[in-house]
Amino acid sequence: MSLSQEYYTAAGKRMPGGVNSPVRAFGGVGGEPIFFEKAKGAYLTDVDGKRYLDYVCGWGPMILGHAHPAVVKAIQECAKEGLCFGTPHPLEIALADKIIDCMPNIEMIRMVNSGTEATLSVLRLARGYTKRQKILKFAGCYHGHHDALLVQAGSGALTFSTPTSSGISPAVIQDTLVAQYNNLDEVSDLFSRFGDTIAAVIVEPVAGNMGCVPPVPGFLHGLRKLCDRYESLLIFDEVITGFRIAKGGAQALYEIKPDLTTLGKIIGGGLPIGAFGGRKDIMEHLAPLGKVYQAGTLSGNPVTMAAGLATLNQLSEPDFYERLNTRTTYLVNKITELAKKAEIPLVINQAGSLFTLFFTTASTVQHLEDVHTSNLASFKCYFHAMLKQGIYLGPSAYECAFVSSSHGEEEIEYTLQAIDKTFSTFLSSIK
Ligand code: KE4
Repeated sequence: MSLSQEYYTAAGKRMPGGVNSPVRAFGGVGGEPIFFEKAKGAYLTDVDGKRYLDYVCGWGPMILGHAHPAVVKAIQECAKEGLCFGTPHPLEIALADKIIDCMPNIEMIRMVNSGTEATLSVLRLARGYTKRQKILKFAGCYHGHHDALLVQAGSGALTFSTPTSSGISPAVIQDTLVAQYNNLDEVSDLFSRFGDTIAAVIVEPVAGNMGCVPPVPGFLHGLRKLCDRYESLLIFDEVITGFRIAKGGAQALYEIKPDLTTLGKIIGGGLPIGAFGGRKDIMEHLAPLGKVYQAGTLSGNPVTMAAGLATLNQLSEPDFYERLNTRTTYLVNKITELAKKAEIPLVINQAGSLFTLFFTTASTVQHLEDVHTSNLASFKCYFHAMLKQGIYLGPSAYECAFVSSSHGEEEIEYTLQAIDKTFSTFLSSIK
């Protein structure tokens, strides 16, 4: 028995499934989760000393790679001065300024401790501001695990085929409307029926929780126009895309002005974080200024602020995104060539340094129904074949692969060799 297996047995006695977040549990791919204890650059090292090339990157935060010296130093320097004050701290201003400089549609911001907390809070704000109740989301999009949005959700909720979790009161989700991603007709129809009761539309501007599914041309602009017409708010959930696909996030890339934005992951540099922000006239409805209550013991924690600031400063390096996204495009194009050579039906969706392989004969994957045409057996085979070759992918067909700036030419070439071998030997048995 490996040390990882021993840890898994011990963990299972204390934590449901031996994990603190379901998607880590390998439920979507079979086998036992691996326990890791070190990470540096593009690599993870498990408790048995085996090194893996990492394409999970903490599910997004580690865009610089693991344990970046500037980020570690910032955390160490800040921690020496104190960990948790429960008071305002200058670093909260510094990170807020940095985020707002990069994402000017965010006029004011509130720091929280997770993406879930950010979307939970932003919904309350939207309802408080508009005095309306209904929220419109998209099937396969995941906005964290709070009740109102855990309806036909993506990510782990999809992996475990529990699109709507148990334990949720029907009263809570009666105000949650669901449309198909990239389907403006469905959105328009829901607006024509419920328009003046819809507080907000919340959308992942590039969906990252049913695998990577970018918006089709006109989809996001169409949402903006419908929200304007019915005086509902447009919320971009940029917990994944914020500072990932561009310095200004998807809203900069697609030139759309959401009313509110949620962030997380990268802005905390690997420490627990979330944030929401947007139009000043809306944000001023938040306590202590307004009547929409929201609070958090560790919100704006100085050590987290320091980690986030050090990370965003590195992202401001010239050409950072051009280099990262170009390298990802090279990888994706080469994988496409390898799949053609092996005659394996495959659609790869990419957005910046996010990508997902869909083992499907469909020509495109533009929403959850398309995603469901994927061959899950092929994905499991691909996942384990790559794991055997020391490449750690997200253990679910409904997640993205994340590339970091630590993934250099050597890492990319090794990945392509592993995929070539996987396609030519492992997958041929089930294509
Ligand atoms: P957290 O509460 O997990 O910090 O963030 C929730 C969330 C909100 N919005 C989007 C677009 C998200 O992708 C997420 C969380 N992402 C998943 C991975 N796809 C988190 C991984 C996990 O659940 O362990």
